[in-house]
Amino acid sequence: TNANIAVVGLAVMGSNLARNLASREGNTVAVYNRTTAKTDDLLAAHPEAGFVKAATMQELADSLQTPRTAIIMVKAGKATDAVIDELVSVFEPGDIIVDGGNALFTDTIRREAAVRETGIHFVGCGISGGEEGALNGPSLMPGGTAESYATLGPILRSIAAVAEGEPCVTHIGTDGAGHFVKMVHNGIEYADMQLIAEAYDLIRRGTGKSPAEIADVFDEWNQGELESYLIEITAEVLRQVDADTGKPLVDVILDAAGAKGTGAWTVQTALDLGVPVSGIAEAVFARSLSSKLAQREAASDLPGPAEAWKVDDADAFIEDVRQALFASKVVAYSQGFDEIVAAAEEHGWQIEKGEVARIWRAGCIIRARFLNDITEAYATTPELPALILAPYFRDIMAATQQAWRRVVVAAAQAGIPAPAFSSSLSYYDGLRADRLPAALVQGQRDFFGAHTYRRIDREGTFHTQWSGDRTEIEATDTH
Ligand code: 2AM
Repeated sequence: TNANIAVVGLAVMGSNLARNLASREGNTVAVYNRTTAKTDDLLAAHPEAGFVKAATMQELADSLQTPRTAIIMVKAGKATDAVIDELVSVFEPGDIIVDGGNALFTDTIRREAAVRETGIHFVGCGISGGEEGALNGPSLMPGGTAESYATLGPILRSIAAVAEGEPCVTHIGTDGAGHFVKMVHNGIEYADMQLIAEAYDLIRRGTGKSPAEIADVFDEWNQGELESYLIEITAEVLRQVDADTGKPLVDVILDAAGAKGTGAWTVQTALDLGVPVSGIAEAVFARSLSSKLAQREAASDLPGPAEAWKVDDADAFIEDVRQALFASKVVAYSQGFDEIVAAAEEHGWQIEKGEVARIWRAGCIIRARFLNDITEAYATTPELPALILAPYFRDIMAATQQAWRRVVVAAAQAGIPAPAFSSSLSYYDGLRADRLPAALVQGQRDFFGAHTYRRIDREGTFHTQWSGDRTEIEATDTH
């Protein structure tokens, strides 16, 4: 009984996380996998890790100091439920079960409530950074009780990525808060990737630059305020040459983007919460559209603009695109944080927004220089009505919005899809609008459904008697 942490599920993510844990001072790691051969393989491949092998769940429980802590790294869904049940049967009150998989946060809320009945803690922990992050330092987003974090926190801090001397982990909030924030992280990642892809497409089609030349542009952008992991890897992908054909790899990859569902979850959840995450939604839909190969083939003869497009001043256009990317990116993050705020209110989570940005600065896919500015914005003004309204981000919007408009206009005229750029701009203009045509929508709703409306000049709820004499009455039912 000398291990302080266990990993259950030894596929690549689990194995890498176990190795990461074992490499840190003070940790002794017990490992278990349903198929024991995998456990044996891991032990044979990494004798330096000093793993404690458990052939059964009971052996696993017996090998752990109390309170026991086990991190589950199996497929999300049924497998996770099965492993939780097995662990509950061998653990005792006070022990901690951590789900490090990509669970839907509502599943985590359900599981936490069920496991809590037994006196065992259940922590849903978002883990970002992929296989590389799991091995060398991920960004960690644990939920669950504060009490369980007292035990779990030091272990997680030992393996997390480090940004400016601080581990990228914080107790996000209770029950499903960690998996929720991980989900929004992925949604923002979708938006970020789509925006970068649109920037690439516009530059390529507007200037005729090659993928390798555009890689140089991204490298340059990566020296400035857009510095981020996704910009960095974009340059690498664009520079890659296909060995078979000698063409840029990006030109031989089928242009149908896949998805594993977390982006869609982010949007579905936002719809339920009534939060407009339009940038993230466009990114998810852009992947869906790209994958409709038969429809795209059938539609390929639909007419486009009459004239071919080429920008006059390539450098000026590229700078415009950079600014459009930055502005749209601010919108995507602002929308993502709006979703976090709304869910925190709905589920009673105390989520520190600045802390969320802080732990995304290293280890995870959306790591970026820009996250420092988000942390700072929330540190200065914790109750910002929207991230985009922080002084620093207001300045960015002021500096970029004209270029952003030029890019969206150019894209529309050239017939190049830029759904994330253009929808983010519409969001921005919608948010800042003095009056919205929502007034007309309210009138329409009142016309056909007597849904009533409020007035700008006095309190109350009103209805126009559309099918009668069209006089206005004060509605009694104020919903
Ligand atoms: P296996 O090696 O025995 O298949 C990713 O698939 C990981 O999840 C693997 O470690 C796999 O174990 C594990 N896994 C999948 N379904 C499982 C289940 N129902 N019970 C336990 N582990 C499971």
